[in-house]
Amino acid sequence: MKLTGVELRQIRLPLVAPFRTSFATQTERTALLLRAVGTESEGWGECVAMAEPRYSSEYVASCADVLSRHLIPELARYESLDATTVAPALEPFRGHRMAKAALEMAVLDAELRASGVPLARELGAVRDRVPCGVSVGIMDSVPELLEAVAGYLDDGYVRIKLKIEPGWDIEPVRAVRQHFGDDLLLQVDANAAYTLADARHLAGLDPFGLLLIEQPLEEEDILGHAQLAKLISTPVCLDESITSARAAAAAITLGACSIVNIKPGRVGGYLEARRIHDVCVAHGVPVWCGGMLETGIGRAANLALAALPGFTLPGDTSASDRFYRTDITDPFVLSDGHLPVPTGPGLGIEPLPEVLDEFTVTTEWIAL
Ligand code: OSB
Ligand code: MG
Repeated sequence: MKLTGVELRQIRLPLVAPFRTSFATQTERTALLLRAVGTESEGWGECVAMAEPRYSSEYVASCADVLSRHLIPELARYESLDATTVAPALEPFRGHRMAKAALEMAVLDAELRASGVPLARELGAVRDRVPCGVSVGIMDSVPELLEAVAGYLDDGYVRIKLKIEPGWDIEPVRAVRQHFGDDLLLQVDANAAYTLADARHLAGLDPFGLLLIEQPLEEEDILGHAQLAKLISTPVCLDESITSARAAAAAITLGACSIVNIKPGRVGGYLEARRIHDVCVAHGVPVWCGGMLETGIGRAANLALAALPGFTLPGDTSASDRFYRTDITDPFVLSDGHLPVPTGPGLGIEPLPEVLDEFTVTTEWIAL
């Protein structure tokens, strides 16, 4: 297809409740949406970067900048473009995976809408609904946490992930385990808040039968994760460190992780995400789909990915109302702990124009 232009749109959505992690407390989601306009169709992309560079070095304004100055203009050189050519075309530009992923996603959606193919089918999905977990933020007190977890279990979530940090780790995990029993699928996410010197402390989580500990150490510390994995019995899962299929293969080979959280936005797109899935399946490493407080746009695509065969653990693919009272698309609603994989062409969903406008902060049109 031939691209004629891309619209960049920054939106701001209030969260239903503050979401606290080891790196920030969020009360709203600022997100960057892309609308790729081609000669035959249009497609949507959602950039997972946050407003501030705390989870990753990329952030909303850096993504908007590199997209408008470098990435989108580069595609002007292509008379005919398909999604598989986007990543190679952008390869000369170093890094900026979140920005690249959003652009590839928009082109992929446009292309699949034109050909009538659902993203799930294109990626190789084998399920029509996926089991959903939920990520639970750091709270001010254990009773408050127990109440939040009870609410999510009432909603039907099949797996609980607790955000942890030094000072909020062993006690909340012990309390949730004691209160909800040994059958609860429970895992923790540190977002790189520890160092290898904390290994003995983290071994204190061993008795609680966690599915995994996600990203205990800093992003670049692959060797540290390999050493930590030998000192604790909880399986180590990597999130921030997994930036590509090559990085995943290296981390697995070095023993730095035995489970992988795949976030398409973090690794440069859904096509690279599928390659990571394939690498992990080949190594017998279970994967699950992470989340980045996506709107319905990103959530739809994550559900398509999470329907691939290697996604054997529930993901952070929660329902729209986990974070948003009003989503910019029709909401994804949990049913029996599952969300449906969209079946329409491309993402199978699009923003509701009035709602989108209501939450839009800025728009920019980049003609090609
Ligand atoms: O580390 O998985 C993470 C949210 C923002 C940034 C990083 C992470 C998270 C979550 C929530 O844990 C995932 C979600 O439900 O969208
Ligand atoms: Mg994480």
